[in-house]
Amino acid sequence: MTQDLVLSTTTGAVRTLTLNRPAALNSFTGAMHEQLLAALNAAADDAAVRAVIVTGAGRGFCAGQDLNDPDMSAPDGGGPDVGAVIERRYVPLALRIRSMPVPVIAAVNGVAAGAGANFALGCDMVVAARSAGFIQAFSKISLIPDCGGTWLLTRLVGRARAIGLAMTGDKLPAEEAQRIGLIWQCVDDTALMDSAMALATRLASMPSKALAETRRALDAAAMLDYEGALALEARLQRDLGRAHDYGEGVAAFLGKRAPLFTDR
Ligand code: T3D
Repeated sequence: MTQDLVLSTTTGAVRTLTLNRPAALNSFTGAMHEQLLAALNAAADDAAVRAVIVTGAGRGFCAGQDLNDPDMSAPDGGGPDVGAVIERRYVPLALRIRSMPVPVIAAVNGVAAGAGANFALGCDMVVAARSAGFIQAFSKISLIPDCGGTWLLTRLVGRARAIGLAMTGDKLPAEEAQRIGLIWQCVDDTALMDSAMALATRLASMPSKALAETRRALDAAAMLDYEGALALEARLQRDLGRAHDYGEGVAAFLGKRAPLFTDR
């Protein structure tokens, strides 16, 4: 029987995906990767889903790669091929999060370490419990930050903090993570899921297409010059301006009523 390594529940237009290997702090096995990717694909394909929350069961969010998982073995039976695991598992996961048609919120309920930390940081918004912490655990086992960590960390908090976090592998408490701009919000432990759900519900009522294109434009702008970013903004606005939700937003504003956004 297949174990439910990722639990999926739906509340209104919000899909919540819960990593479910609490005994190993929800660390990633090949099987959990497969279930998570399938669950994200299902949320992306379901027109009724307008926001996604990812969280962890038990006391941890995710401790990165399960260091006991045979998935680490090379396909030819040789020694561990970490690069193959990254290519087969973490690259598709990171790209899937970044290409979701709806916002993805990480509700970090406890420790987020290694690829578990960068999986959370790659989501659109991160809400963390006050007792949670972020650990770039890689240096402790002689690896570099992966699952997008090298790209994300410098952009989120600048090189000085990025390299300090990556080299020391020290735990960054959630409160400090919010203070330095690594995450959106730190809340009391008991308020975590309500806060994440309130944020997700709010985003779900907003124009999904514009939110997804906002993510795309911000990511692309990091690699464009000013003129290139201005050109991309014009191109995306042209497309958005022709879509239903722009007309609806303007009509609702002029009609002094609440908008009903449906594009995705
Ligand atoms: O193939 C590849 O390696 C490529 C991919 C790389 C991406 C990566 O993510 S590399 C980084 C891998 N992650 C780590 O190195 C973190 C390892 N874990 C820890 O350092 C600590 O567990 C934490 C700091 C996250 C939490 O510490 P603590 O004291 O709160 O909990 P604990 O007692 O260490 O862990 C609780 C249980 O979870 C324990 O099992 P036990 O003894 O109760 O049976 C522990 O072994 C297990 N666990 C925690 N992390 C992992 C894990 N088991 C397997 N893999 C883990 N990553």
